[in-house]
Amino acid sequence: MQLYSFFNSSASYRVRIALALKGVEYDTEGINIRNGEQNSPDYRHLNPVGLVPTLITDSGDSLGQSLAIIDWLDRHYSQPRLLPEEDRARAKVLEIAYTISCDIHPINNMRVLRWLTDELKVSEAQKNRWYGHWVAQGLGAVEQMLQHSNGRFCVGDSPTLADCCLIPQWANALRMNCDLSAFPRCQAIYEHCQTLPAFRAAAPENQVDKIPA
Ligand SMILES: N[C@@H](CCC(=O)N[C@@H](CS)C(=O)NCC(=O)O)C(=O)O
Repeated sequence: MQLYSFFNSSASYRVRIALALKGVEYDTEGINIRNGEQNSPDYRHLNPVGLVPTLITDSGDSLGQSLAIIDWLDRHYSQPRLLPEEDRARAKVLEIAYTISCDIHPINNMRVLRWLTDELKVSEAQKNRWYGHWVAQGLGAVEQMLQHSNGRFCVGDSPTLADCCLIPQWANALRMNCDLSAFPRCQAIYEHCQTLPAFRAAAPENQVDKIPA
């Protein structure tokens, strides 16, 4: 399999965590989103929305959208299960995963931030304020969702799709110097995941396509 990915992309990072947890071998095809490779006709042929990641399966299918890719992986490589079978756990996992991937990430995506600065002429400080505001709102909600969980991961004592989403979002927020002091449960889960080989292997700093800032 091939993963079209960018080392610093949190949506790619989600899929890399899932692949590493499941021990699936793949090749990385770096797509440099800073210089617009995601918009080339060849890449858009694979992924019409022009965003990373894209997974090319062994049978040659091209899959976009990180959550759809992880769902596909879960159906083809069942262990460890990232989307629990049990209804309540599954709903909780999806609640957290969607809060991050639908409510936080899209409005802080690179193309949105660039549109703010390039088209609306928002200053760098205002852009960072925008970013921090939506991170604080979203992670505040996630922190509340985690109040009644006391496992090592978002839901229970094994990693799920929720952790695949939280860890990259947290890493992005750290990179953007957001104040994360109000989210101790999220932080504890992040710190625990940092000790695990699969999460470390998936981290931006350990990618073959890493380029300087
Ligand atoms: N909903 C998509 C989001 C993908 C996405 O936003 N990827 C970002 C990197 S994290 C990207 O390709 N950005 C390029 C751009 O903004 O032009 C998914 O989950 O796969």
